[in-house]
Amino acid sequence: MSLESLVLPNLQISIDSTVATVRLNRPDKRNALDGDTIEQFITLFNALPRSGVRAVVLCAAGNHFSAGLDLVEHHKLDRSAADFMLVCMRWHEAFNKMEYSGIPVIAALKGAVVGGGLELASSAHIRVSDQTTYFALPEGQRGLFTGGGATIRVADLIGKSRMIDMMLTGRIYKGQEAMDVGLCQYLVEDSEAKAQELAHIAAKNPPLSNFAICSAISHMQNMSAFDASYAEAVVAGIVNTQPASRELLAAFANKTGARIKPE
Ligand code: 1HE
Repeated sequence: MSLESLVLPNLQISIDSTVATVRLNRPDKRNALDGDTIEQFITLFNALPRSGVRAVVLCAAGNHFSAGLDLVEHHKLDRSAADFMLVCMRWHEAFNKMEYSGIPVIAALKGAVVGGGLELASSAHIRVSDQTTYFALPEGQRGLFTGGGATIRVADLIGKSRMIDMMLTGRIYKGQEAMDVGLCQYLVEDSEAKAQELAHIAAKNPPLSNFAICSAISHMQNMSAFDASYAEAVVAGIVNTQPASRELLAAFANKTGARIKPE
């Protein structure tokens, strides 16, 4: 199924070769995540694995990646606890589909990556920042709690103590410090250009290798070390004997394949 044929007004999609660019498209609302946007992510990530797309750049229109939960919608809807629990389950559905899809997602970050915006970014496989990017979890200040997977993914990236500090005190991370604590892996002038470059590199890998990298590692993190080592052997048995790797291995054996050395 072609991703471009999906009707997703809050996500602008374009495809260049095998790389899809998915742009959050509510800049007037600082790309706040309302119910419709989350549903559109679910539709997108349902279709993605069978679309032929080999990598995704997730970026945003306007100056901010995402201001998180749509606070105005949340305020207006005056939800019950049960309603909001169901909202969170839709967020989890969307972001789990993204993390476990098997297709590399590279997030190009700028401006606010805040609250649910950080939950979205932390579901991507690689995060690229620019000098304007800043990360925050202002849930404490808003009288809220994270509901889109931050307790799992942000704690995994930076550790629970830093996450608790961010939520209690509103601490903001940016620049080199954000890199150092693990919120992003690249800090560049133009995050979108870098994300495109990385996505095009990753898209060249055999899809089965990318599938394993972008789903098996996440699954194995949820297993005991004993079970994970078993699962790793099974996945490697399949991936490391795939026909698509034969040419690459032959090139190494006959000395035409690239050597792995720093520039
Ligand atoms: C929004 C939202 C939003 C902006 N929900 N509408 N997230 C936050 O606590 C962050 C809230 N937002 C901000 O702090 C600021 O908007 C920004 C720093 C991101 C940007 O500031 P600025 O001066 O450029 O924009 P603005 O004037 O604050 O907002 C422009 C418009 O975007 C305005 O709408 P308008 O119709 O009045 O023009 C804002 O209402 C709208 N807007 N952010 C709704 N978040 C699953 S649980 C997750 C829990 C969380 O995510 S908590 C974190 C919430």
